[in-house]
Amino acid sequence: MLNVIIDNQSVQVEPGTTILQAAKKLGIKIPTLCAYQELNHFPGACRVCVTEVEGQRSLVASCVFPAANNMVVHTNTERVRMARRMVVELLLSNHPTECNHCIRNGNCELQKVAEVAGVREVRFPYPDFPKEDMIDTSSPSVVRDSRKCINCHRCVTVCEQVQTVNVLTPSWRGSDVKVSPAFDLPLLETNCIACGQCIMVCPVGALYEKDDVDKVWKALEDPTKHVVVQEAPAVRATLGEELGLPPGSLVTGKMIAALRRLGFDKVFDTNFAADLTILEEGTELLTRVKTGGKLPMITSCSPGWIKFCEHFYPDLLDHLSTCKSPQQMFGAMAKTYYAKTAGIDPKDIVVVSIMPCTAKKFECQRPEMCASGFRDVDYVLTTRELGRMIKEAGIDFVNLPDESFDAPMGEYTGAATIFGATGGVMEAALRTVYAVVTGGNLPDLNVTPVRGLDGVKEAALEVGDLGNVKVAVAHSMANARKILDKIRAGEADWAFIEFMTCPGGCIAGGGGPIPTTNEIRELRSLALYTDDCQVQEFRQSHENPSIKKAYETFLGEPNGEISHHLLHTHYTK
Ligand code: HC1
Repeated sequence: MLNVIIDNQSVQVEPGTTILQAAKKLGIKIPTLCAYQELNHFPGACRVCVTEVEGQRSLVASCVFPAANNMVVHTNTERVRMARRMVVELLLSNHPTECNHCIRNGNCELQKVAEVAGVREVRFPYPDFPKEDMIDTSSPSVVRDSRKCINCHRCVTVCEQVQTVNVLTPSWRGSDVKVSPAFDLPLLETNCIACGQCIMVCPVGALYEKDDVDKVWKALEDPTKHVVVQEAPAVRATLGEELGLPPGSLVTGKMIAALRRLGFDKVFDTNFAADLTILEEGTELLTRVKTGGKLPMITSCSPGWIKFCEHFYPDLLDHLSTCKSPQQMFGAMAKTYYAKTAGIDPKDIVVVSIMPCTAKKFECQRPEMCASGFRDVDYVLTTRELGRMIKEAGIDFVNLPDESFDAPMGEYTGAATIFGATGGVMEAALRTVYAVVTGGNLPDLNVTPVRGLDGVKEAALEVGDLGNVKVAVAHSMANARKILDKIRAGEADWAFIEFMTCPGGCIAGGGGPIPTTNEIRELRSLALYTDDCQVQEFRQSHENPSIKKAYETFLGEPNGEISHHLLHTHYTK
């Protein structure tokens, strides 16, 4: 162990520990804009974390400078404070002064660091930014404003190492260095999977979701439109953070109340469609197993993963379940089943989704997603956008009463709600597949081997006549690659695989609250598992009374003719 003295306090650390990490152990917070512990990203790029080390002529960047035995460090001398202030001023001098209307106003790390560093003026002239050339709005999901980029390269690391997509890279040299797709292509023309994980790590407003809030306000104010809304499983466990509640708050009832106050005509739930997905997907899996169909079958509800498969593993597309995602099943059902039940012309129905996911904005615009005869889902808002709408409407969210979903597409089971955490789709599917095959319930409905934040999880289960069924779960595309490469090599003996694009699943999707850390991921997941086992009356999708009714009165049977038309699709190379 090394003994380091920082600001007159001693701390013992392992060799290889940086000054930044050692100071953190002492509770000393050295500001930084580029370091990101969970990504193991310490590029020493921003220089905000400078400190003074006795015996060193220059100040050092504490995020990359290794601690040494008996090293004496000062993090708060006049020299350090002046240098830090200068570094922040230089960053600000090359950054648009748009704080009061920037999307990250109030949640911007540069703003916070400027405050902490005591910056009260910027002594350098601001350049004139050619706005039109520097903002890429080509993607339906992610906007890139390179005027605001501070070259921290966190987005590069997440794109390269967590998602293995490699769209965002540093280009040019020296003071011209910037982050961009190769050849400066618009995002839409690249292999971007629209996951939005770059947004989640961006310290400033250089990356953000395509804002569709005004389109939804317009629909809500149009008296000729009947506007219905669905919310993804994860939103009930994350929306509270946008509105002042701590991570892990389950806000289902308040979310419904807020949506009613915003003016939605019906407040339905994506969870209804998640239960429907389990009936369809479970039936498809059993059919594939019994008839020698393509195995392993892979879940198809995470649209970033679908795009990843299309770009990087097109030869494996026939492993995908033909089921549409719950979001898209919901849209198709809203404009057929609900339209028929309520006697409303589907052309007058507007379907809005609230999703923790930026890729859902892309998904709803896919040409395959018009089974109802109309675009099945009209607008997708992220959790952050809904948070902004609620604030704009002056709703006192925290003090709202709990309200309930509308029928006939609002009832759901615990199996549906856990879709929002990695492993949840698999657990939900296993509960129903086991019941269909054996006629009884799983001995323990909690399938714990597929829960948690391990990158790749596996389980094996005796399922009646099917024998030993092996399954696998991965979240983030770097982890999915490990499994996909085994399938390609013919080394896969799993029957069913769940992939979720974002690390931790939808509770940490690219449209959710910032910041998101592993600790926060665990709290949000726990909220969903609590909903499953303590709040919901039913915990298995096939027990949902509203789903039974939908089959009896409209769909017929799982994987039947109507289902195939409305709820299934094929992705092609
Ligand atoms: Fe998801 Fe899904 S779980 S993809 O992560 O299958 O976004 O929450 O809505 O569609 O249900 C997201 C979440 C979500 C779909 C469901």
